[in-house]
Amino acid sequence: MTQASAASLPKEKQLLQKMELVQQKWDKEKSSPSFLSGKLSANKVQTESAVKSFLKENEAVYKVNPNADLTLLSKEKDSLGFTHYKYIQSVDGVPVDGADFIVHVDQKGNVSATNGTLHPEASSQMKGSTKAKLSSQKAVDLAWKSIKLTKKDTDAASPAMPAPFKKPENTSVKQDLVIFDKEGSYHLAYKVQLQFIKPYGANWQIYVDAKDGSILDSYNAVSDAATTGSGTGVLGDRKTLNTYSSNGTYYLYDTTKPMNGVIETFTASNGSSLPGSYSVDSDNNFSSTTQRADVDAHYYAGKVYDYYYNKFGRNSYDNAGATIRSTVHYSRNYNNAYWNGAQMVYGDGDGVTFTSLSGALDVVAHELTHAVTERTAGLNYQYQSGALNESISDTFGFFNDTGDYLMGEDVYTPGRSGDGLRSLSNPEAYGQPSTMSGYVNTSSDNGGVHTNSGIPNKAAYLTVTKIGVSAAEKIYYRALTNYMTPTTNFSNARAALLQAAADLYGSGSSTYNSVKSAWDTVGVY
Ligand code: D38
Ligand code: ZN
Ligand code: CA
Repeated sequence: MTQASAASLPKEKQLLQKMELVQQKWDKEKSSPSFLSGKLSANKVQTESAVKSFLKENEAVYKVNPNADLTLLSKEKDSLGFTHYKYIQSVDGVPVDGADFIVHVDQKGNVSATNGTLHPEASSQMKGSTKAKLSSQKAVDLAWKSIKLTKKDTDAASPAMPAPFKKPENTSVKQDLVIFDKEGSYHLAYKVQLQFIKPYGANWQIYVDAKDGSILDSYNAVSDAATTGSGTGVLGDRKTLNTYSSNGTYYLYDTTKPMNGVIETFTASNGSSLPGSYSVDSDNNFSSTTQRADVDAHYYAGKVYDYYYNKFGRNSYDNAGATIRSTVHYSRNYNNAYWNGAQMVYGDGDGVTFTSLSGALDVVAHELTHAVTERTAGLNYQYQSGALNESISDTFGFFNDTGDYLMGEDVYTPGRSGDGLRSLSNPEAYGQPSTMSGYVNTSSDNGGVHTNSGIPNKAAYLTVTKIGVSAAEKIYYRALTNYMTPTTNFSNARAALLQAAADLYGSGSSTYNSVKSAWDTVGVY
């Protein structure tokens, strides 16, 4: 008799036989069904309490007590008329992480499916031990510690900006007490979620044991990552690039520096809005002709960052790790490049006077040095202090790219070799004075800032040829960051540089005397 044999089966088998199963999947370790479908209920199930009764009747199948262990999270009716009851398993009100369980009831009131993950052992293991020893704040602290960051590191507010312009904090911290299944043994844990964009995109899920503070599990749910790409520069040279991959797109976005921010490169796509859009690529090889300017702006910004960081320990232009942003393809045939107070901007050139201006390391160093000057000496950009500001940019352009004393030779007049925009060694060759006797009194170009810069440029050239690059750059950096002020004129610059030379090498040193004679030669006392 079928009746008699059914009765001799264990309760679970008997219940399953009644269910007219179409599909069944079982969670092997937990021995509860992860998916059942068919006509699971004999009676009509049309209320929450009827669902609970169904689960109670089938407790031998599901192996949790629905009344004590399951809490309804949501009840949704869909367009086919099915009702989906979503539960979470919990112990003493503490949810078991990931233990979502759904009962699906069709339009006729039959339980048509159940699925999700239940934890039959959780209740017996954890009941009565769901009181945390750690505070949630302590768990959050331990979570930050485990990824070697603090919330401060990940907040992108820029300290140099006035308060109304401060970006909102971009870091989200959540902490929830859960029961965590670590390889079949249950732990009371804080699930700490740390989400931030900088210094890298992250959605950390960190399980901190709520009794002893140990890290039970930890992973970053964002697949974004810093990557190493490649590209072709303005002059056709191949180079390695620090890029970033997000959702299958590669960005000129360098998170590898010990900055607060990043080095990031945009394109204005021949328009005039700034910053434009991120420069992107689909295969991390930025090799198309239109990407060449982007590649060099990004690569050389990194080089200049490294120069200031490695030579002087200066972390970006603000010495607080500020983001270095560049935009290329600004306007059409634009024969210039500039620092606008917040970022660098590069034209493509007209192809005759200039090719893409980011293609020259000395040009990039010139522009980024304007940012350094702005945040240090603050030299007013007119008349002598302005010409000195220009000269500081040209001089550090040289220090970053010491092959020659020309400015911009790599991008100026691409059809002609051996020329540049300006020359530190021979300013006259480019229409600039090299001594005070040639000083140009004018109100154009902010009082001749790109003309009279020839005078301090020549003094820098004479200094370098006498004492070498290494001593000269130390003296210039020390003078710029410690002795120059917004109103420093040529004579004050001489004094500032002499003071820096005295600090570094002694006031009786030959180095000191070389600086003095360089300024004597250009007629500045
Ligand atoms: C020369 C010619 C055409 C245009 C320019 C110069 C020509 O020979 O026909 C315009 N120009 C470009 C530059 N200077 N003037 C060069 C760049 C350097 C760094 C490559 C330069 N730019 C200025 C700067 O950074 O000081 O010096 C831009 C200042 C803009 C301020 N509004
Ligand atoms: Zn300049
Ligand atoms: Ca040069």
